[in-house]
Amino acid sequence: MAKIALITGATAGIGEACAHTFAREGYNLILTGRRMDRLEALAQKLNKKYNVEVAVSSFDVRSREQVIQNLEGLPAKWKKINVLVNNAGLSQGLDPIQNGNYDDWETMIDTNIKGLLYVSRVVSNWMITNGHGHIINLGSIAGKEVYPNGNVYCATKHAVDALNKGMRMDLVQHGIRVTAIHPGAVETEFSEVRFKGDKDRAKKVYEGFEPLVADDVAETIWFVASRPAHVNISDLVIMPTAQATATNIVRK
Ligand code: NDP
Ligand code: 8X3
Repeated sequence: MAKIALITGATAGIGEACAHTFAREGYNLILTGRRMDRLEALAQKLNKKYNVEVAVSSFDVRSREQVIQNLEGLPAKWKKINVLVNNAGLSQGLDPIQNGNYDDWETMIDTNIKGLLYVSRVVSNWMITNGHGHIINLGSIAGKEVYPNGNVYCATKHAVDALNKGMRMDLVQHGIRVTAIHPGAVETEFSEVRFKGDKDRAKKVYEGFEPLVADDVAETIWFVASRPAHVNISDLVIMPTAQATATNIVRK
């Protein structure tokens, strides 16, 4: 029987790349995100290319009710899940704390921390029932370091780092693997979302050096997921070669 992966935030960037990678490896997929048109188009494409089954579920991870209703509403066969990629997340703004936008703060906290918690609460129980599973959390270099004006985004990713450690401790007795992946700069829709559609400002983030692309991270996630069952990679930082720390990027 094919294995199953649930990928949150599969409508773009790293999540979408993970969907391609896991489908290529023969996994059936549950793909989530808010943009249903993108989920449906991706599902069709993956089904045609790799002959895998793809279920799509559109919800906002910030809504506890939507998360529980949509995930618990999936047919029982989809709950025999092997891998959860907790990827849905975003940054909003890049402002000093004294000028911070309250709505931006709440969006980041609700998405990156609370959304990840809601999904994990539901899916970890399926994994406990199944007696196995692997949760892969998308942290960030921003969860290891703090950079000027990154304040709240960095705090949310530090929270993911802490939750990753906590999940590992709580789930180890159930044989469930837990991993955090912490990328440096990856060129996706991330900066466009951070700068609220300002494509020029977003493009500048990646100018003068070669950033990671979503596939670099997806292949790393696949490496982590495909280790033998007795191996748990707990924490992994992946950076562009030109980036040494959150702020030290060599641009030519
Ligand atoms: P993208 O903006 O390209 O993709 C983000 C994904 O998250 C989209 O599929 C989006 O789907 C989903 N998402 C955002 N908010 C919600 C929500 N409220 N409910 C459901 N889904 C949501 O960014 P990336 O692929 O770069 O980011 C993926 C993860 O990687 C994030 O957690 C990010 O913090 C992390 N990361 C990114 C780095 C980078 O440099 N790009 C570096 C380190 C970590 P939709 O809008 O359809 O809901
Ligand atoms: C995304 C990477 O450095 O923009 O998490 O915070 S960074």
